[in-house]
Amino acid sequence: MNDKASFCEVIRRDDGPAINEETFKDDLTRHFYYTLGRDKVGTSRSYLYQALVLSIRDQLIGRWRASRDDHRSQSHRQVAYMSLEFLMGRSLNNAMLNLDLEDRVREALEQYCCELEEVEAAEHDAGLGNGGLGRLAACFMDSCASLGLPVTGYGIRYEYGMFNQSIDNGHQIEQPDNWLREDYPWEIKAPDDCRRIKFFGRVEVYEDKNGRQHHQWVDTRDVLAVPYDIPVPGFRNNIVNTLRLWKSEATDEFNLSEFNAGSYSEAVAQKNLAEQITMVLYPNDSSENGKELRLRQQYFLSSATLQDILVQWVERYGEDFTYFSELHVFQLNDTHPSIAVAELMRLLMDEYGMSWQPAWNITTATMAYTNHTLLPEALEKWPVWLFAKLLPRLLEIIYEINARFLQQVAMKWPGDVDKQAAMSIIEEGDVPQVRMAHLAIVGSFSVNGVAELHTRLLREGLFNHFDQLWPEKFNNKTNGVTPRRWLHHCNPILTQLISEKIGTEWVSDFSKINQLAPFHADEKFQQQWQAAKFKNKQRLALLVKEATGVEFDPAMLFDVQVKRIHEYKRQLLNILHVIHRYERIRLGDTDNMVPRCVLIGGKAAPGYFMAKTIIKLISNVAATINADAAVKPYLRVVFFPNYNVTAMEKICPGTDLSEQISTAGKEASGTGNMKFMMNGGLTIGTLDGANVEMLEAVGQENFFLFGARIEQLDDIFSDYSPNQTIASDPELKEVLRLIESGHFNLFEPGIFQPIIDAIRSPTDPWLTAYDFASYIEAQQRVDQVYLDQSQWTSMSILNTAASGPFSSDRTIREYSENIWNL
Ligand code: F68
Repeated sequence: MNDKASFCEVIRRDDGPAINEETFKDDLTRHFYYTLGRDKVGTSRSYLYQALVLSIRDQLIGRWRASRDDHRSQSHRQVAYMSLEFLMGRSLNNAMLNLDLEDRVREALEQYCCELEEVEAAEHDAGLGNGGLGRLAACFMDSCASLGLPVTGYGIRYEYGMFNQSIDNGHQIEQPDNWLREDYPWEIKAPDDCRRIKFFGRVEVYEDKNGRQHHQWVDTRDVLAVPYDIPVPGFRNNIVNTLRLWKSEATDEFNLSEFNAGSYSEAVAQKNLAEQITMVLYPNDSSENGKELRLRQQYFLSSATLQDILVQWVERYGEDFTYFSELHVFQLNDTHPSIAVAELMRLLMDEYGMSWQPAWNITTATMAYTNHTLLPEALEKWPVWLFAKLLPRLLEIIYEINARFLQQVAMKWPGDVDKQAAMSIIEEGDVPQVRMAHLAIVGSFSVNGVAELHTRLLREGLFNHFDQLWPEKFNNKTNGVTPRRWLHHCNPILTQLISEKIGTEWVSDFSKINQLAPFHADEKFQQQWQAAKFKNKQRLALLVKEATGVEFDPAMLFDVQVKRIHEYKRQLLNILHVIHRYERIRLGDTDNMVPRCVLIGGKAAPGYFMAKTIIKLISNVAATINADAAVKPYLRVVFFPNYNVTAMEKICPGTDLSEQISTAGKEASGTGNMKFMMNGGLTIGTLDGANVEMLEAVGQENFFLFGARIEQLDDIFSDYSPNQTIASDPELKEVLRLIESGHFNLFEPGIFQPIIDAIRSPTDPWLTAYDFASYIEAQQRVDQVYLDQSQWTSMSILNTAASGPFSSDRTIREYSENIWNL
């Protein structure tokens, strides 16, 4: 072998060294000692954590490269999952599970006299998302890798992720999440793949010698997009996919006039502006705040991602895009990256010289859009003037897309100008706006909702005109969650019990979990199931004690609602029930009452006044109740601070009762509901989102259903009078009286008035008063069943057994078969 060949051998050590105990220990020591330059462990586990990740990453590199080469060399379709959010949480345990490394890691850590759990605790959550939408993207990444599908996640590497929440005197306080402070050892910077993103400037038009018009976007202020790659290992299949996150950096072109005037430092300081783009995740989970910087983020992600893929294409096939749409799909996670529709048109036409129609054919054959909400305030719109300033060339393209689209509308419904106005991508008015959902629908070949009910409501309501025009575009993909993280990893005790009973195949084929069902009434199995739940409740009680100082007694029923705080999710209804119970206890009405520990947690968008007031109410009610020794045997309540992915890993296994109580028609799907179900939690819930399918799967007798149904809403709203409802319901009346009396805010008069007013308003969209009685009645049923532990346990087992369809593997198979055509 000549020298050159042997060098290639060395750099292509890419099958990954066999995972051997000795080399793993050596790797760990080498990284600790040399890469990080440490010699003592000390009290912080941070360096050991980093050394461990680097050692595991070494094991991934070869497989990672092989997976990438495989995707590139084969003529298979690839997917870019484009999302402004990836709520990954921690990665260490997941990587160990998927590579089957846990025993080796434990052994290697022995030399440092350190438990694995301590090292795991040193990992910061990658909190690059708000809630369900961002966590769904993370579950999808896990499922795609585990199913061996060529899917790359594309997102933003926010310097600051979702804020940390603390509670001070019952009020939410936001603190910045500086998750990169100690470095993030999973990521690898790829500066070679850096892309240039244009902003501002103006458009010049010129004709070539054949008389064809060309557009040039000039005098732009450019920003660089630098990618950081994170490995996404599949479950024991040697596949490693990629999550590519973009960071913005300044170009090296300085403001020359300042530079020459001697203001070197000022010119360099200007770099800050470019670097702002990826500085922070916007913490709004249900409405756009309309900030210019957010539109910059959206365009930045869209343009960088599309350029990345087009450049790779051109490197391989040259500028012939004939087969592009057969080999690529862009899945848009909500409308947030939907500017990609116009950007792909721009790149194909302005950068690669294509004319409109072939470019449009490619765009509409590669874009697919997932909608995650029916709430009107969450539908993104951007002022036309802002587009004109920031992205002038994109606005031109959007106008042209719209003009051609409106011709189609006019052909389908001649003379119907109202329909044209309703469907237009541009909303006319004092401040004309670009409707991003319309752009996404017009530009995509697939539009999907995230649960059956949600998709039906989209088609019948919000997007009905589009459904009439293009019924074939619409489809449903009910959400799911990854059973590796949300059962195997987070609930080792139950995992062991399940595997003893039905073997281990359920971990990779979660439909097999239904093999548990026949054992639901088996007395011995029930006892083991209860014992597992009890241990998980002890673990959760410990966490609650650490976080709040309040003692949860694992012998009591654990009643949990964790999710973003929003009026439609009705944490308010939950706390009204708590107050009702408190009232009963004070009156001595405790016969057959099941002692409960109630946990409510979640973050409020910083500018959402009502959500913050609801947190304050929950906190104050909790303080009053927990301070009352006579109430303690029956009821304890906490507002759990800083709810995040890692907290959920301990919360869902220890939950008896899962609260999924949104107003019917408002929760698109929900995914927390599925995590509790997998872990044997029973649901109290409305017929909303994926609750509907969960109920069908487990049977109504194993689900505590309550509340108004969608079909009743029109009727209810037509003469809704909450004050009458309250007057005629002594229990609700008493609960409201207690709040109004200032019982929970003795030294803060009036602070809960906005809540009272909202409940009493005839236009209350959340129907809190309307659903109260039905909710209380369902909670009574919960108590009754819980008193019969054998029945409760049987229902719990049946819930886990019926959770098979809510694996994100099932969801991703459906995306793959019906949308991506992989
Ligand atoms: C984030 C940013 C903006 C501007 C709007 C919404 C969001 C967001 O986080 N939305 C979100 O989480 N939606 C949820 O998506 C889940 C996954 O599909 C669904 O299960 C939830 O029902 C839906 O509310």
